[in-house]
Amino acid sequence: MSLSDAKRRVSELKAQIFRHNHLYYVLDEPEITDAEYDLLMRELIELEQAYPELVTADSPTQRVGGEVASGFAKVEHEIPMLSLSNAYNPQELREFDRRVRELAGEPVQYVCELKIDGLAVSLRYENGLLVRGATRGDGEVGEDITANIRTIRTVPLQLPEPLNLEVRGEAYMPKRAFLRLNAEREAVGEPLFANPRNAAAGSLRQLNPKIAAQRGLSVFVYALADTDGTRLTRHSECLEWMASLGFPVNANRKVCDTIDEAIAFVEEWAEKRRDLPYATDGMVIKVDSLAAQERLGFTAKSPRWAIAYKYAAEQAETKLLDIVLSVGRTGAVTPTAVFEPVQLAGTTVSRASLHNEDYIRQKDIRVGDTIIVQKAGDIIPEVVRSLHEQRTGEEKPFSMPEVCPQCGEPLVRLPDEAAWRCVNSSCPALIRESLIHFVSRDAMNIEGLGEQWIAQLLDHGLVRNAADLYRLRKDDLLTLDRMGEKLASNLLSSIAASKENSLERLLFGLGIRHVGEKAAKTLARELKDMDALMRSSVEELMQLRDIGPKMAESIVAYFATPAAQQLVVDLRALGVNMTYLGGTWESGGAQTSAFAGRTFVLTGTLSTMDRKLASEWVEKLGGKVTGSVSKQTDVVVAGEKAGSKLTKAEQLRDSGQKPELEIWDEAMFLDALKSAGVAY
Ligand code: 1X8
Repeated sequence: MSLSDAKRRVSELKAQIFRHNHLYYVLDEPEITDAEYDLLMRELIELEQAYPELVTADSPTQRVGGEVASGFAKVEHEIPMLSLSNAYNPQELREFDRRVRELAGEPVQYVCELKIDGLAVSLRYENGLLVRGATRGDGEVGEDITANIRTIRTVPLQLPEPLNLEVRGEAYMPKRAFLRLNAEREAVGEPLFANPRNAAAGSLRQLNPKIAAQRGLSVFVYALADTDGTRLTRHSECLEWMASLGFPVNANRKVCDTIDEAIAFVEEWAEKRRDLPYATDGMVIKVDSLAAQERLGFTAKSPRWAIAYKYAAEQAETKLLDIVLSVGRTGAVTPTAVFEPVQLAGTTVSRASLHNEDYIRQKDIRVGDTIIVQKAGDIIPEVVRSLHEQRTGEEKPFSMPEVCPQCGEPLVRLPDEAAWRCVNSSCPALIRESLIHFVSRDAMNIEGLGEQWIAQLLDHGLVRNAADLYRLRKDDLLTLDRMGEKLASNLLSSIAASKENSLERLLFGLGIRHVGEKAAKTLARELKDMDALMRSSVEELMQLRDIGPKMAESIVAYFATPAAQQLVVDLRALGVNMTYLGGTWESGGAQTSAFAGRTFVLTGTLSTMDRKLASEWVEKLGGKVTGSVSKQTDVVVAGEKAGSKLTKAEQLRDSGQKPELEIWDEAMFLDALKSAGVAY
């Protein structure tokens, strides 16, 4: 290669690497895999070695790379947070082992630990108290995210001893929390996170720690920043010591005597890791002896005594057959890739979200392309890229239509949004999706009324909005395909039962932008009824816990529309409850009443209701009813002529075996019901 060719290639590589650094570190939206990034980096290093005159101070090879997003204070890492060099196959692990043994001059043991797919953080403790949490940033300077770190339940705020130390670990979002967060975001029309890592990064970058607190983040700690002054001699001892101090340390690890044993452990976890409740992308292999680590030292970028084995994200090549558009409840038009079915991480996939117009344009994805697909964080299918070199010229570029694919009205794109939206409130897609949301389990929970029935009801012109559901009669239902007497009766009773729901279910079910399940609960609990909510101003709503300006404005705007006002009038006239009834119908909700999460025993006779009805109320308010008194019992409701169960309860309470056990008479029970919003 001539010098001028090398010069051109070096500047191309630098530009590409800068761009990918920015995408990765600042935007948390990498476009290429780590392996692809490494290839670019390796090529640049090799060229710079061949032509040293082309090395400049700003070359990405001269530093670890990364910028700090503004908004957080900067934090200097006294001991840099290094990245690890990577291995992609057992051969590279054997080469690592050979180098290690050569430099260490003695046999070494290795510790293998799962590589958690999250965000590296450092936690500093002074006198045993958590004083600072920081992101890795570029390894030298990170961001001060102490307020957000404090919200992570698995991070100890205080150690059992007044120690001064700094630990490093990985903050991550468990798969379930990730799926739930995306479901919530979808419900309120916010863009989805592509994978748990991005979701964790986005959550830790929240300037409002209240939001971070709701994200269900967790952490695994894997290193002590500094072992000087301790008596620890092995990394495995550091892990045990940190665990003994109350830090979460991942248990799936092993000390190995040889690299072959380490490789076997790596292979053992290749598939098993998919069943873990959190995403992993590799295995970290470290020299166990701290003395050997010290002898091995560091290269400019990473320790010589550790390496990260990266599991290949299972990818598949397939053909993009179509890009279809769906219109969501909020009107957002989402393009989805439809491709020839392929097997990925244990399931057959044939569709992947393409998110929005910009995503398709950036990746230049065309119908007919050969594409590479994978599962991000092993969960969500995604299109990695299309193989442009395999094009025949027949491929069709995608363009967003100017009108809604469902109703033909013009689409709009707001300046700060990536989505094009249909804003026609009578768009059939919007109506269908809104109804599906209204009846869904977390909203009005109308059992049995699935998507298929909703579609038929709409097709038959039997419903146009949520209020129409409460106007349905059996004869109407019987006109539907495959509807029988029994099913119709069941549906009607589920619909009728939903009238008794507490206000929060209705509020969530209305599908007001930005109002998720949690916010609906707060609004219902604080304001008690629909009228109070509809009368509230933006300022008043913002006084409530967790209700920010965006949500408050959205609520006020929603109730200002004649359609919303009419819907509320109609629902009320049809007998739908508009008040807060306290507690939650299902367990797992906030424990706000005297019933939620507590175990009850009902004994004796009550004058106002029979035991069956009383049990139903307890259960509806989130309590559990059992038949016999034990240490598990929280409350005994004793009516007239209560006998041995009352005696046993008094014994448990007074003997000190269960001093907090409460014994209520009927009046106390009725009072508690009343406080929970049930008048008797
Ligand atoms: C990164 C990670 C490490 C470990 C687990 N997950 C990671 N993402 C570990 O050592 N158990 S170490 C590491 C690093 O040094 N950059």
